[in-house]
Amino acid sequence: MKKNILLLIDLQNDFIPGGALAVPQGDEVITIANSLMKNSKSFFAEIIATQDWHPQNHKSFAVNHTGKDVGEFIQLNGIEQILWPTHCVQNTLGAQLVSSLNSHNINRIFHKGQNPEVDSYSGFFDNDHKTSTGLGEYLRSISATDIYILGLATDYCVKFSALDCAKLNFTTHLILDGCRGINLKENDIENSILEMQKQKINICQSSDIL
Ligand code: VGL
Ligand code: ZN
Repeated sequence: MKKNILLLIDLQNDFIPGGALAVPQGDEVITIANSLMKNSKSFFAEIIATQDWHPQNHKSFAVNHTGKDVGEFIQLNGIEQILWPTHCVQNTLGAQLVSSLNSHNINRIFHKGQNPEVDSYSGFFDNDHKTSTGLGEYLRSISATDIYILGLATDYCVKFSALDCAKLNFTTHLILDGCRGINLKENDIENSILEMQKQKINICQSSDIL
C-alpha cells in the first residue's frame, strides 16, 4: 500500500528574503506548503520538516576561518566546502521555521548540520554520509513509500535530500513549484533538476496533488 509523506526542507527565516542566507523568492513556497498541508490532508499520512541547525562554531561559516570570505572554498576534513554567511544558528530567530508557515500541521522535525566539523545539506545524512539524522530510519519505521519534497534551496538541501531519499529506495517526488534555489553559478538550479531526474526522481507540481 502507498504511504505518502510531505517533506518540507529548511523553511526557516534565514533562507527567505531578509534572512542571513536568503534564497531569492524563497518566501513564495510558504503558501504552497500551507495549501498542501491544509487541502491534501488525506493524501499525506504525515508531514515532516527539516531544520538546518548549526552550532555557532560551525566550520561552514566564513567567520570561523580567519582571512576567508563568504563564497570561498576550503577543504573541510577532506571534503570541499563552500563558505557561507552565518545562518541557522541553533535557537536563534533565523533558525526558526518561517512564522507564516502553519507549523502546527507538522508531525515531526529532524535537525541537521549540528556537527561543527561537517556540513549537512541532506536531511538524511551529513555530507560525509557517516552520520544519519534518523529521518531515513523513521520513514522506514512507519512504512512510508512515497516522499514528496519541497523547500529551500533547490540546488543544495533540496537536491541532496532528494538524492539520498531515492538512494534509500523511497519513491521520490520533487514538487518543483514548491522549491526555490540559490543559483550561485548560472544553471545550478536547472542542472540540479536534471541530476535529480537522472536518479529517477519524479518532478511534479503542487497542482498535481491539490
Ligand atoms: C542550505 C546552504 C547552507 C540549504 C543550508 O538549506 O539549502 N544551503 N546550509
Ligand atoms: Zn547550513
